[in-house]
Amino acid sequence: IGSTVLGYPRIGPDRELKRALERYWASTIDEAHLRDVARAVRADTVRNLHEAGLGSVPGNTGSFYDHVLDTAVTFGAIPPRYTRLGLGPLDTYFAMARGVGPVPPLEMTKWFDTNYHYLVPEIGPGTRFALTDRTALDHFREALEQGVRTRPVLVGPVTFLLLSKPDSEAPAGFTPLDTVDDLVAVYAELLGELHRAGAEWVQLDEPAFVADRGPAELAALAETYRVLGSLTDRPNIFVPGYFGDLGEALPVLASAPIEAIGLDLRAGAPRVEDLAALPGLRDKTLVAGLVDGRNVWRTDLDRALSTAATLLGMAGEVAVGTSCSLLHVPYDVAAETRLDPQVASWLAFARQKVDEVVVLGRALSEGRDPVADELTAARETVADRARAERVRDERVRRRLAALRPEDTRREDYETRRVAQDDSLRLPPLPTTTIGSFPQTTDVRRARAALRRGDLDKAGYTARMRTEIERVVRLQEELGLDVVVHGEPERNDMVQYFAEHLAGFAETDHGWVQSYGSRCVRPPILFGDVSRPAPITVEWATYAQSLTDKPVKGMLTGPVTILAWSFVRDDQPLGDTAKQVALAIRDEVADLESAGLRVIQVDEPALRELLPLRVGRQRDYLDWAVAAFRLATSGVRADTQIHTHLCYSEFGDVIDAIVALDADVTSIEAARSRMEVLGDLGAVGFARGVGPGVYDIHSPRVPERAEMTDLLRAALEAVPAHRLWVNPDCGLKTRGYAEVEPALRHLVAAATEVRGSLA
Ligand code: THG
Ligand code: ZN
Repeated sequence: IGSTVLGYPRIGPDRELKRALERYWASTIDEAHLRDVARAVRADTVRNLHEAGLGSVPGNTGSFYDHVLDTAVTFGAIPPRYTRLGLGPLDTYFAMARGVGPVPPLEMTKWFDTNYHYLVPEIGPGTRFALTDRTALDHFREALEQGVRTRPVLVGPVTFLLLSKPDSEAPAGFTPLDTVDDLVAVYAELLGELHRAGAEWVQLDEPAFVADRGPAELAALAETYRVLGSLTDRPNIFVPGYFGDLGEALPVLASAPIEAIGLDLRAGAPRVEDLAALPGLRDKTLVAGLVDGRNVWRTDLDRALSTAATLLGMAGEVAVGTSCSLLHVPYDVAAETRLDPQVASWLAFARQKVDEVVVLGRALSEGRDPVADELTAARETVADRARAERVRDERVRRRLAALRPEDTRREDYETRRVAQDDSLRLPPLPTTTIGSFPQTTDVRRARAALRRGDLDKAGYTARMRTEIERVVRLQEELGLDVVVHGEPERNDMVQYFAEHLAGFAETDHGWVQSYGSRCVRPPILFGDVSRPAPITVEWATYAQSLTDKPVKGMLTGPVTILAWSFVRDDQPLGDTAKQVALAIRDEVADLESAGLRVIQVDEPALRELLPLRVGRQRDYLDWAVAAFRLATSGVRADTQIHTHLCYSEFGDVIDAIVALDADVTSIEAARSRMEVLGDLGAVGFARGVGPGVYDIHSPRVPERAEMTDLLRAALEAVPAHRLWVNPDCGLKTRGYAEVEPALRHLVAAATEVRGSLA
């Protein structure tokens, strides 16, 4: 293997595939055109990786939507509701990803602790695995025609099943892992075909084993690779685990009859003694994941080489790799023209990371001399970043050092509740929204015109004010109790704040796939964070000047800002979180001084950053909660703090939600029929709560009666004086044609239930 990367971005350097997909879905291009675009992106990737000098080029890294979905389709795990549609293979695939008509798509969820989302396969006792799709083989042959013998990458069978969920036919007690033997038999078939087509290596990813796994799961891993390893007609097998350490799975893999194991050395290196105790490694290749696949900093090559040196002798061969797929970073720093040159010099995107891997591979096999220049350049960059003045802001550091415990504490909730009731005078079951309103074409155009310089600041402000006034008037007319300004000025809830805070840089082309054709452009947090000037105050106070109803100021919380940015790796994340929290705290204070009586600080990503191993979760939750409290505790008792959390599985973070100590928490609950309220009550949560009664993720307009039912169900678990009425998320991605009637029904439902309380 020598040197390799575990995967590569696939949306296209200029998001070519994103645009082609969206055109295909809109029926403006045909399937052949879409396939041409995808083929060109693939060919380009294979050529670049090969020409960069990698010892082994990964294959099958392209995807029309998601690689877990690709795996499901490859092995025939297609629920009957999709095959019944009678569509061609590609449209069946897209039906699974996006739904068609009344047929809902597969559920989508987070890929481990990243900001990428995958589709959850549905497996039942009736699932008949078969090699239904040979894309992996086709792409192998296609690359071979280009002169490159790639290493096809697939999700490993055990991880695939651990990420799946039981289908609706499955009896109680069934788990997808029950089907592992059948699935492995089909993997064996594919391995045979790949081998006969000329593949020397195949990569089977098993990241599920960097989380805590029980004996049955470890046994399935052992048996799977015993079976696959014992095949006579197969390529060499390379199994990486990434996003953490393999723990107990490492000895299992070390004693399996496979040829290579990949370790994520950026997420925690195993102790050398532990490796030394694994004789099974001696005849294997250890692919050392030394180049971070989830961050954008240039690698400290000296340090990476000395880590690699400690591994020599532990394995038959030590090869150099990325810690995980490069899917999670943008394509190329060279595409950035507006980045500050010094900051840009510290960065490595996918293209640059490939070069780093090649240099490290050469240094390891040929010694340092042939790559002395590259090593020197890397050393200078790392040193430049470490001593750069712009990274440190002494005022921020002094402020952090002076923090006291009372800075994260408010008055007791009872005192606050009385003061807020007195100030806000809201009816029981107050109605509100999560903050954003639909982003109209006009609003998007105005933002783009400002960016291009076609619209001046005054003209832009006037346009935004017009939009804010329209949204406030609409909410008054609808009869919502706590109104918002609608956030027309924001592109993305994290990017917007990053653009206004010191310590962040923004890219022009740094797109990273979030799901399907959707991408985000994570800001780069490179230095100490502070807030040079108020950010949202002018918009919020303008909204408040238009109405006597309380306007809710809208901010993004520190944990979410970190989760959706590339963060610095030169200090603990908890310290960075405190800096961001202080900046948000300043904004909260200014909103309060400007007369806002309600302020929401959203933390939709609180669950996302939760460490994969239970043993690390406590520490994370402690600093995450502390950061939120630091951001929100600087206010008077009569200022009401709201928060919003975006996911339906609260189990692992439920105590942290209580500890946030927000006055009001809005959460997704419609799809779980309000069950989460009982769970919250059980852990002693006794604050205001707004379980979403309107699922904004679908274009459907809910009827009043549905929401009345949900509110009555909620009242079983929460007393009326603590219950709020709101949609389950922001309305940004919806249109007014749906939002207006839905909110009208929502207010009517609240009024009806209120009436029956008395
Ligand atoms: N912001 C960021 N990360 C996120 C979300 C977010 N991660 C989780 C979740 N929300 C992901 N959801 C989406 C939803 C929509 C889009 C991206 C992620 C999206 N992107 C536009 C696109 O690809 O066309 C680009 C938007 C733009 O022009 O800025 O629609 O809300 N950071
Ligand atoms: Zn949400």
